[in-house]
Amino acid sequence: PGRVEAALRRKVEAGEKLFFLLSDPEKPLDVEVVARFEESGADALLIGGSLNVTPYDIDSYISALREHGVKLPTILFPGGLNNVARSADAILFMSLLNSLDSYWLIGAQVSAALLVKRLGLEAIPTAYIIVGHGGAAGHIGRAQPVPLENVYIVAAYAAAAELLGFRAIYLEAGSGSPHPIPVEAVRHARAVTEDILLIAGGGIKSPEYARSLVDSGADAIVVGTLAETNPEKALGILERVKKR
Ligand code: 1GP
Repeated sequence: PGRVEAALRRKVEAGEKLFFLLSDPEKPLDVEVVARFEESGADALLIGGSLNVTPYDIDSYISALREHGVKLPTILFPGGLNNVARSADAILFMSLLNSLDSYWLIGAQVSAALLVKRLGLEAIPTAYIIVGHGGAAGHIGRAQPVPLENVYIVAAYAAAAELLGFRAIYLEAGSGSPHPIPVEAVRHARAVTEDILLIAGGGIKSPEYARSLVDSGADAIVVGTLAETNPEKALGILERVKKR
């Protein structure tokens, strides 16, 4: 693991639960909002979006954050090749395991790999698994989402991810999903994996729900939409995730 991943893993090994703030470069979070999350103990800023994004948008956003004194690690959460930006600290180098389209399984990764290496971006090999609604990520990624009524299937994907050597799993309900990522999905993934960094996101809106996700074995939760619409409430989630 590289520097960013190693630092996250050290916290997890020390028993800490992680909070990742998500900013979509199409409608980025205000720099002041990001600074508040950093002060309150957020662990990383994920940056990514499917549509209407260029690497230049991401680079200039990161430079605005740095000028403002934000030191939070920035991790690309790419919605496509247009999200590969040089100034980020790391990238979730993802394969969408339940896509029906080989492009999202391996095509985009082949297109991006040499660039990721040339830019010196730290790659965190991540299995991306879409559950339920799936939102824009599910639509663009041509996913066959794991059905909410058969969420145990997540265990099979998670085990496959581990056996294939992924070091992180991202369980995704879709940004702004009406149904948050199910607690049961996290439980099933955790039951079959040990050292994998388990990330859960999509539709998380309440502190207690976020707490139940980390109590069920998620190492990190991701909050995007709520940080845009109601940063105070999103800060409450961060606080609850950090309080043992
Ligand atoms: C989306 O999992 C993330 O990719 C976060 O979802 O925007 O619903 O918080 P929300």
